[in-house]
Amino acid sequence: MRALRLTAWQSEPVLAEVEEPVPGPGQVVVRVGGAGACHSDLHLMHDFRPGMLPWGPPFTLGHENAGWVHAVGAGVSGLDVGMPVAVYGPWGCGNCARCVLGAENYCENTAAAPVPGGGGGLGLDGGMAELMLVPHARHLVPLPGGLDPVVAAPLTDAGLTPYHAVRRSWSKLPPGSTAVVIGVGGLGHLAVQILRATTAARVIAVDTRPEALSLATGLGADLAVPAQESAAGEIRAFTGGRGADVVLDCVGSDATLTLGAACGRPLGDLTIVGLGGGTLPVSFFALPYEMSVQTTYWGSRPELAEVLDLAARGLLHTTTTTFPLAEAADAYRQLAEGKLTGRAVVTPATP
Ligand code: FEH
Ligand code: ZN
Ligand code: ZN
Repeated sequence: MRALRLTAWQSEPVLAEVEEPVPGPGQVVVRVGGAGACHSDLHLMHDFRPGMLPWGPPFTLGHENAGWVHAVGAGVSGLDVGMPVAVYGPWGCGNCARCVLGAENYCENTAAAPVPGGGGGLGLDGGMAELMLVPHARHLVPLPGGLDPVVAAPLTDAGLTPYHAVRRSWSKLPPGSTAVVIGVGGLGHLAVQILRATTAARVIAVDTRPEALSLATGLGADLAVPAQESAAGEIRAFTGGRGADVVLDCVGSDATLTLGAACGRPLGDLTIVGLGGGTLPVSFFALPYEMSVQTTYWGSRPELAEVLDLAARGLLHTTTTTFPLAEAADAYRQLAEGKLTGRAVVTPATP
């Protein structure tokens, strides 16, 4: 079968012929209906250097995946061939205090994790191939309510990551509060909907691209603000001078972090979700009083089940552009050029 492979750091991926995976005991092979093209993959291709992460190439790209059970190994029960499933992406040891709660994104037993902090498409073979080996059945979440794998795939990362970020700030988002989403791409367009579906906050979307701002208002944002110098002032004016209670920075550049700090409210949260590589100087007067600044990495498996439930109920819609596997490189090109609306999803297999 063909697979889109990253063969070295700082290189373009190649479409290569690889062996079809066969499940060992406890393992499952998934026929991949959708594999999302994540902005992080561009960092894997262009920015990371040998030694920066505890794992590395070669591996097949694609860390947000959904499809159908294709084959199960000995001892796997409850998963039948043909069943639609989402793949929980971060694969930990399965046994440490974090993993037993389903938070394998923060596995503490890195020596026992197959790829510390990684998973399929991040150190091990991912979903940009017709078949994907999932090393343990616990990583699969059955798709509820007839969800299409093309729609579900982005929910496993572009949905789960902002869902986790919003969920941990729920207590700061009562009626009367305001949340800001900076960057309305794959993650941001889902962040807007997650805020709408799970909180009473007013939602402000910020982006440089007019089409991304229209997408945000179409999805329920109360205000769309062009990312320019006046943005912090516009947000402050909209909040009656108070500032935003929660800012989700889905970009993470110097400029967006500066904006996040400038438009935040004392006691608020600024959560860095995007891998833009920016930094934010922290000192006594640099931030609103008691603003918490935090990063997040992905989310837990129970949270993925919650995201899928929101989508199955029609409360979350993934805006997607699909690409056949042969055109996956084009998906990444369009992503890098900022030409995509929503998420690019590669579709290696059909039902
Ligand atoms: C991937 C690789 C490294 C950091 C973060 C990511 C995310 O896309 C996973 O959510
Ligand atoms: Zn990702
Ligand atoms: Zn663990």
